[in-house]
This record gives sequence, structure tokens and C-alpha cells, in this order.
Amino acid sequence: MIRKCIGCGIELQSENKDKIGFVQNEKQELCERCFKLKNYGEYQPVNLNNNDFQKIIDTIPANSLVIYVTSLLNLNLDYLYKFKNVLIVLTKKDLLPKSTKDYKIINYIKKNYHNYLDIEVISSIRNYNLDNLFKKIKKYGNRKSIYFVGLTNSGKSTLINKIIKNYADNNKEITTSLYPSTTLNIINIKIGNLKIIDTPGLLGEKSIINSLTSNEIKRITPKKEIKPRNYQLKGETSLLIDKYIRLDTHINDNIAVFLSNNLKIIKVGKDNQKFKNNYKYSVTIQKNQDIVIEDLCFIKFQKEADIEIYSPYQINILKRDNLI
Ligand SMILES: Nc1nc2c(ncn2[C@@H]2O[C@H](COP(=O)(O)OP(=O)(O)OP(=O)(O)O)[C@@H](O)[C@H]2O)c(=O)[nH]1
Ligand SMILES: [Mg+2]
Repeated sequence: MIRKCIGCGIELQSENKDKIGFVQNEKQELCERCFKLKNYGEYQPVNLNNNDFQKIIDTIPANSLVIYVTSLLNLNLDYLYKFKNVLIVLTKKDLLPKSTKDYKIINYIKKNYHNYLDIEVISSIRNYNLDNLFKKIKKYGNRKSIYFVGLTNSGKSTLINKIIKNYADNNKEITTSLYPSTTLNIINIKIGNLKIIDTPGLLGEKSIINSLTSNEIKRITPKKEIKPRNYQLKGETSLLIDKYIRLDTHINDNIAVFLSNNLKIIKVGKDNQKFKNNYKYSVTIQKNQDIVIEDLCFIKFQKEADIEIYSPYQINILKRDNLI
């Protein structure tokens, strides 16, 4: 029988120490990679890519319930159209200011996306709305396979762990981490009659995290409630967002930048040319829109604007209505 790692789902093997799924001892249930991640926070990259993960996602039967998990910070719903019978879960609510209104986020999605069953805003860490979500999972997922899908780091495995903790009578724990590609293959979990399946997250191919070291990924990941940084822009302005982004615009507006509290932002004068020779992205936004730099930050604008963004890294830029 094929044995799989209980932490990441990869097939276990004891032949090659340098390959994924390695265990010293055939009796171990956790692969070495998961063991190091879990106990020492030590990250070992893998050579699996989106094709491998896509193949796994393609095996999801059409009659399954799909729990599409996305972090509220990115709100990446690009892959929603690939699935049927979808329950959208917007997670990491604890990272947004407490005044953030769920209904505003839900209304935005209702207005712009269709073909899903329901939406829930949650925080796995704070146990926020998990009872409501679990009721919906039972309602829509009865006698179905229930697949948790979403981009890497969206919080699928953390959510399943919380569901196990709250509603199951076992103490299984899937490996989670702030680094990309933690879950490597399908993991089956039974909770009562429910057939829950964790999947590896797709990689946002243009996300900044593909270019950063594990220390930098740690540095840019918000861990606590974000304290928005407000700037009053008057005319031509340039902002340097830590070592990652330069933002140039020419407007009068009050903007708010949401990112990890330990990153620095500085306003610079016209003479400062930093990052101007790097990748350049031009974005036009309408009134009351946010610009999202996937996995790094989002910026709330109130007025329409033309914005130039420069970065030494490849980044993915999304637009949406103001969340807050
Ligand atoms: N603040 C906060 N962090 C969360 C929440 N849920 C998950 N995280 C964090 O997000 C990171 C990614 O979580 P995972 O559960 O490993 O994400 P995943 O979607 O399973 O990722 P892959 O297995 O790579 O596809 C971890 O650092 C989690 O602690 C949440 O509700 N709030
Ligand atoms: Mg996972």
C-alpha cells in the first residue's frame, strides 16, 4: 500500500534523502520536510510546479462541493470560474482593522461574481464565523466530496485544522506555513459523515513571493491586525514601499496603505530615481478602488487616478472596490 505523509499528502519513500517524501524510518507518518517545517520553521523548497498542482485540481469530480478559499488581503478570485458548486470563503479577517464590515465585502462579490452557492467571511485564527461556515459546509456538502481549493497560502490547511479541532473527535494536524507550496498532494479527512479533501494551492505565478527568499517572505507577511498608513497626496507624489515598490502618481487624495506593520514607507522627492529602471506597471483606477499588490499590500484610493508602479520584482496587480 502507498503510504502518504499526514502533513502534506506526498507519497513517502525512504530511498532518496534529497527527494520529497523522505522518511528515515518506514514507520514515520510525517515526511522530513514537514517535520522541519513544523518543528523548526525551516523551509525546503520543492520542485513541483503549477502543472503538477493543476493536474491534481483537474481530478476534482464536477459534482463535488468546492470550498474556494482566498485571503481577504489579496481577494484573488481569478480561478473561481473553473469550479462548479462553490462556497467562497474569505479568510484572515483578523488582519484587517476591526471596523471592517463583512457586508461591504460580500456585496462587492455579489455585484461582480456569479455562479457560486454562498459566501462566508472568516478568521481561522480567531475562530470567527467558523460555526456559520461549518453549517453551510454540512448543508451543501452532504454526501459529496468537499474539496478545499485556492492559491497557495490562502489558508486552506489552517482552516481544515481548525474544523478538525472544533468538530472532529481526532487530533490530526495538516502542516501549515507562511511559505508557498506547503501542501503537496491531496489529503483526505473524515469528519463525521463529511468527506473533506485538502489540495495543494496553485502558485500565483506573478506574485512577488516567487522572487523572495524565505526570510523576506516572513518579513512581508502580516501577522497581526494591520494598522493602515494614511497619506495625504497633493500633486506629484512618489512613495517607496520598503525594498519592494515605488508608486508614482499625480493626484490630490487621501490614501491608505495596508501592509505588514514592520515594513517601512517613505515619501520621496522628484529627484529620487529609485527603482525607476526596474519593471514598470501602469494602472488606472476608478473612484473608490483598491490596488492590490498580491502577497505584499493593498492601497485604498478614493479618487480616480493614473498610477505608475516600479519594482525590482515581478508583481501581480489586482484592482477591486474599496474593502474598507
Ligand atoms: N492571520 C491569519 N493567518 C492565517 C489564517 N489562516 C491561515 N493563516 C496563515 O496563512 C499561512 C498559510 O496557511 P496554510 O493553511 O498553510 O495555507 P494553504 O492554503 O494550505 O497553503 P498551501 O498548502 O501552500 O496551498 C500560514 O502562515 C497561516 O498561519 C487566518 O485566519 N488569519
Ligand atoms: Mg495547505
